[in-house]
Amino acid sequence: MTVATAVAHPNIALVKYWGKRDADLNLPATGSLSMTLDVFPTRTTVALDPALDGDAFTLDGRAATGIPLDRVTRFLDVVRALAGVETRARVTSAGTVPEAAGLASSAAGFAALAGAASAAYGLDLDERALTRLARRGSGSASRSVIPGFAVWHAGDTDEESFAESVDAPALAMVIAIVDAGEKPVSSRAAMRRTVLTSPFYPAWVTSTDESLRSALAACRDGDVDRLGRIAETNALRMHALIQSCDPPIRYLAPTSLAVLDRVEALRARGVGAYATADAGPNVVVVCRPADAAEVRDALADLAEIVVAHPGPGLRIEPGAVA
Ligand code: 2P0
Repeated sequence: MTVATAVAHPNIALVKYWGKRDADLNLPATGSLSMTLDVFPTRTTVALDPALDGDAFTLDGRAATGIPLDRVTRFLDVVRALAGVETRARVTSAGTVPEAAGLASSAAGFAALAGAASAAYGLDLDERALTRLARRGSGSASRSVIPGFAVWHAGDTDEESFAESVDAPALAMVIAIVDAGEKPVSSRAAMRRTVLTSPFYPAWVTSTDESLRSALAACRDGDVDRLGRIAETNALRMHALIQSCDPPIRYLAPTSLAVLDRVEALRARGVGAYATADAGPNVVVVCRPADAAEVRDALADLAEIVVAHPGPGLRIEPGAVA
């Protein structure tokens, strides 16, 4: 039996991925930019087992069935096709982030699975190939392969759609956990509904392409405030887009809006703080590391707060292949 283990962390996008041009290959409509965090690691072990008729998936100590198991099996089918091996596997994954709460648990999960599965099935992939493989599981997982800041190039083909490292100014992310419960509509379903029903979707695609170009220029210039403004605008545009679906979806909660008000108040007193939020009510405040404690204190009565910094990329544990 061949076994491998890998660890990955979530990432938070400064320029968001929302919408696919190809659902089978998971090619996004636009590129995106993110920071991989140093908190909430997911650790995943893949063990090949010739005695199994189907894959088995244990998530946080519970046997998974239905959609989560199907997604793991479909992902392992991609790995098996690359490896030319048909053996099924036992997948055991333990996360430290609330699942499906809009805190990028699928990014860490599929990045760790890509690392563990590729090693267990004997694939020898470089970093770029690992980002492309992780993308097949969950688009945002491509960025969690990369330490610190990552750009995921949209690309027109499987080969062109990969993530790579990008230099950026020092940032902290102050995470306000407004609600750790499961979100009502998954990102994947909400993205599909957006593409099919929002009249604003074409404008989102063009404006996000432009935001990514500007954000990469702000990274090159080391300009935290310009990068933060672009990130906040892009995030609020994404939520406006999601709210414009039919039927509409709203992820932000009253407390999320209260956090956004506090971030404005921080800026009014000269702190460079900028808000972003994924497909859920939690708000992440981007700031200089030296301001993180002040931002945390300003939000502490509204939500549980976790301060994050740039974290490591995907790590495949050495010596784990038997
Ligand atoms: C992002 N999100 O850029 C955006 C912002 C959520 C809001 O990527 O269908 O779980 O598995 O490719 O990667 C969430 O989408 O979607 C996401 P799939 P994924 O971080």
